[in-house]
Amino acid sequence: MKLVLVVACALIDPDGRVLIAQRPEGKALAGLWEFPGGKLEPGERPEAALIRELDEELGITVKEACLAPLTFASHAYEDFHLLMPLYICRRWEGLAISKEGQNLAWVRPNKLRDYPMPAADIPLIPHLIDLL
Ligand code: 9L3
Ligand code: MG
Repeated sequence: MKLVLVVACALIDPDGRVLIAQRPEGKALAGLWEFPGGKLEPGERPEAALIRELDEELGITVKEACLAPLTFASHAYEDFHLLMPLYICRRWEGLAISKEGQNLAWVRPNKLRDYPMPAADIPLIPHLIDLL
C-alpha cells in the first residue's frame, strides 16, 4: 500500500485552546475538522512543508524553532496508509485567518471530541489533553 506522509500542527493559544479547521467542500473528507497541515511536496522537508501549509491555509508565519514534535498518527485508509507527525506551536506571527474558505475554531482539548474529525486525527486528541 502507498505510504503518504502528511504533516499537521496543533496551534495553541495563550488560553490553551487548539486551532482546528473544517475541510472545505470539494476536498477529501469535506466537513470534518482537522489539525491544519497537508502533504509534502517532492523533496520538501516536513518542517518546511508545515510552515508553507500554515502560511497558505491560515496566513501565519511560523519559525521552524517554534515547531515541536508531539506525537504522530498512523492510519490505514482504504487506498493508502497515512503517516502524520503532529507538531505543536505556541508562537507565530500574524492572526490565523481562513485563507481557503475553511471554518476555523479555537477549542479546548477536552472539547475536541465535539467536532467530527478524520479517523487519523482522533487518536491525537488524548495527547493534547495530556499536554494541556
Ligand atoms: N489528513 C488528515 N488529517 C489532517 C490532515 C492535515 C490531513 N489533519 C488527510 C486528509 C487527506 C490527506 O491527509 O486524505 C492529505 O491532506 P490534504 O493535502 O488533502 O490536506
Ligand atoms: Mg491541508
